[in-house]
Order: sequence, then C-alpha cells, then structure tokens
Amino acid sequence: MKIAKIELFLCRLPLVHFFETSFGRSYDRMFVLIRLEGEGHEGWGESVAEANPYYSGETTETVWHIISNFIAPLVVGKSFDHPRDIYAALKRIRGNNMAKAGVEMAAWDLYARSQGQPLSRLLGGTRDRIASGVSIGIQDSLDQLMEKIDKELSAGYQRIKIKIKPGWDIDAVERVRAKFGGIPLQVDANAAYTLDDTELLARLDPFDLLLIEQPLDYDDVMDHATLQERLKTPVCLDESIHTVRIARDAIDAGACKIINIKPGRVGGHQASIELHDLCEANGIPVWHGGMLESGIGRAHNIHLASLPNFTLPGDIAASKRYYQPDLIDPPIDIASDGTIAVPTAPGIGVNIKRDRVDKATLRHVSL
Ligand code: OSB
Ligand code: MG
Repeated sequence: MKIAKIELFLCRLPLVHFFETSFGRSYDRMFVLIRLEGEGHEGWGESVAEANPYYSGETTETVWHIISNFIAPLVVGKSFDHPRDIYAALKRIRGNNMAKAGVEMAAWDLYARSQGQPLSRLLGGTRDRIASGVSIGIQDSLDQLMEKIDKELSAGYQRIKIKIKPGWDIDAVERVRAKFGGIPLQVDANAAYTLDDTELLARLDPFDLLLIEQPLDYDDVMDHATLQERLKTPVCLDESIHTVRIARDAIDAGACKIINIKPGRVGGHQASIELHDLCEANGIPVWHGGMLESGIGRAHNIHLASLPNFTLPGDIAASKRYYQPDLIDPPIDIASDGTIAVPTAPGIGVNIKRDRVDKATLRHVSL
C-alpha cells in the first residue's frame, strides 16, 4: 500500500450540550481530520487531541506540527505492506500518540477500503453490535444531572458514567443511586484527586460502582496501586495508559483492574489491538473510551470496540448527543436495546459529507 498524499483539516464543531470535566467546560470541539490518498482510494482519520493541553500534553496545534514536519516525511510516498507496520515506522518520534494515531487510523481505513472489507474484520472484531454507554459531564446542578441521566436511560443506554471532581462526587453518586437504584454506574475523575483523598474515595465503595476511572494523576501509576489496595471499587486507568508497556507495568503493579482503551491515546489501532490482547491475557476487562469524536473518529471506535475483550459498555454513543449535524450521514444511532451496529461497508463504512467537513474547516493543507 503506497501512501501518495496526506491532507489535514483543522475543524471546529459546536457541541449540542456543553461538556464539563474536572479540567473545565467546553462549548465546542476543535480537532484535526486526516485524509490519505493511495492506490486509488482514500482513508480518513481523526486525531483526538483537543485545543488545550489538559487531558493530554498534545493539542490540535502540536498534532498539526508533528504530522506536517515529522510524520508526513516518513509516510508520504512510502509503501507499507500493512497498516499495522505504521506505528513501528514512526518509532523515532517520541510520544505524540494522538498525531500518530490520526495518520495510522486513516491508513487502516484506506487499506480496508482497498480490500473491500469492513475495518472491524481486519482488526479482528467478533461482534456485529457494540454495547453503548454515556459519559455525562458535570452539570450546573444535581437536578440537571438527574434529568440528563433519566433521558439517557430512556434512550436505552446500557450504563451511565458521571464525571466527578472534589465537591461533585459523593453527593452526586448518592443522589443517582437513590433515584435510579442499581443501574450500571461508573465515575470518571480525570485525575482530580491525590492519595490524600483516599478516605473520601473509599466512601464511594458502598455504592457498588462498576469502576472509578483515573482518580489520580496521569503520570502516577504507583499511587494508583496503593489506592487500589485500599478501595473495593475497581480502579480503571485512562490518562495513564499511553503505551502497551505502561499498561503491562500498571497491571503487574496492581494499579488497575480495568483499562479504558482509546486508540487516539495509545497511537492507533495496532497499539490498541496489542493493549487489548495484553489485557485479555491478564484477565483485565477493557472498554472503549470516547473523546467527543465526530462521526469519523466515532466510526473508527465502533470497529475497534467489536473486538472480544471489550466486555464492558463503552463511551461510544449516538452522534446526536454531540453534533447536529454530524460530519457523516446517516449519523450514528443506537437501537432501543442500547447497542450500535458495526458498519459493514468497506473501511470505516460511513458516508463522509464533504460539504460539512469543508464548512467546519478553519485551515487545510496538502502534504
Ligand atoms: O476522560 O473519558 C474521558 C471526553 C474528552 C476527554 C476525556 C474524556 C472524555 C469523555 C467523553 O469522558 C466520552 C465521550 O466521547 O462521550
Ligand atoms: Mg476518562
């Protein structure tokens, strides 16, 4: 597979509803789309880096810089036997997984289209529908949070995740349990606590949460191991898991019982498959995280989440929760049983609306 050209699109889309985490509140989403051409086909990817360096050190501008100056020269005009070889070919470039993933995932789409196969089949997917959950941000009031949860449960979503931060944690969970009983429920702290908060976090134990996601800092695997010893609630790592090697160390150290896989965070589909397999071999269940992707990144996520060890519902929800209209048509939707169909057309298998991409584009370059 020869890659002839890379195009980058810096896009901005308004969010249907603001999204607030322990990092702050966003009303829109900036992201970089990647389009590859080669062998008479195209391939699309979406880098999950945000406009700010809060979830990760990468931003839309670093992704633009790293792809333009360092990844494109290693990829454009080069031939690869298989997209699984791309991440390894970028090894000289340290870190910058979100930039690498955007290109690598576009190459998987291009390759799958050239083979006339749905992406899930090439990735090793084993199911034709995935279980869908929602991530609900911090709201203006607990009443507003209850309303949102009610709406999502009525839509059929199989589990609820709420964002927590100091001051929006125990009370929120207590209210949810009191109102909605034993629904599948988990929380995500986005690194808002320290080991000094162990007693507070242990007060979540009686609420039977599926997991607590990334309670401590992003570079702090060992404190998570100490915390997990003191908590009944399973610790799940998100921000901390950048590579398969860190995941191995975290598992060996007992720092987590569950891992959230986001291909954008670990460098693409190949690294995600390796992480998935490592977890499976160690009895660690995984679920697919989300980064408020447009339909392009979301479609990639659906294909990856069709692999067998994605045994917990993911943060992959319907397009209309995020963008109206989405960049794809038809948009991604869930069935009343809270599942999403894995597209069966070649590649990511969704229709990209070029006029909508162009309308969302603030800057474009061809490399
Ligand atoms: O921590 O999982 C996270 C969104 C942006 C950055 C980080 C996270 C999230 C989410 C949203 O939780 C998940 C979704 O796409 O719905
Ligand atoms: Mg998270």
